[in-house]
Amino acid sequence: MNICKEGMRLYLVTDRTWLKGRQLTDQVEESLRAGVTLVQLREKDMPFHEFLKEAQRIKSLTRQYQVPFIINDNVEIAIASEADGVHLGQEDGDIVQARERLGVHKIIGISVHNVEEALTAQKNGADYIGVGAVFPTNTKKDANSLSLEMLKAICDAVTIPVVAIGGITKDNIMSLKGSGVDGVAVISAILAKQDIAVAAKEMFELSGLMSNSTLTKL
Ligand code: TZP
Ligand code: MG
Repeated sequence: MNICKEGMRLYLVTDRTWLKGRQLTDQVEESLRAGVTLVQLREKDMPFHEFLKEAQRIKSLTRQYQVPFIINDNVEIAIASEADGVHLGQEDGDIVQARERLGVHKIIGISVHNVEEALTAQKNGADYIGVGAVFPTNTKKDANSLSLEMLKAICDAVTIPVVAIGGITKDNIMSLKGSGVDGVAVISAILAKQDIAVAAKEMFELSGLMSNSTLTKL
């Protein structure tokens, strides 16, 4: 296992939708300063070179704040940028092949939607799983919602860290308490907000209460 449960506490996934003239690096840095515990760079339509440059910029920020840096979907960008790992969906390629390319020390996260997918991911060497969408979200149009019962069943079934994703906000995060999740992955609850620092700080505090994390921000 290349990631500890504490790293899951407040997992930021990037999205340029809400830049509104701002720089992604500035948004990420504000979020890191407020306590985000992991950053995933998620780019769906970016040419390799631009993607790589962006990855290198975000990676250096995450290094300053000593949090893991994950690339969504793209194993080659993860290797070229020397990121800490990748996050793959069920249709994003084979975890065993990704492990061969990345080596044993890199983080591989897998999206799962049921207990069977969760157990398969764990068996195939995933370091953590992402489970969602736990609430309705407009951010990922093809995300299907799953019940809190399913989330709990998945958490009970695996020993690797679990992060919940999808529509999580300051108003609903506490309903995940007791599910067994180690943290929350969010896009709009932080990046869509005008004041990113305030939003991220609030989510950081709440994520600690939700997951009973002992990590505190100094
Ligand atoms: N995967 C499942 S739901 C989702 C992703 C990437 C979107 C999460 O975004 P938000 O804004 O936190 O609902
Ligand atoms: Mg994907």
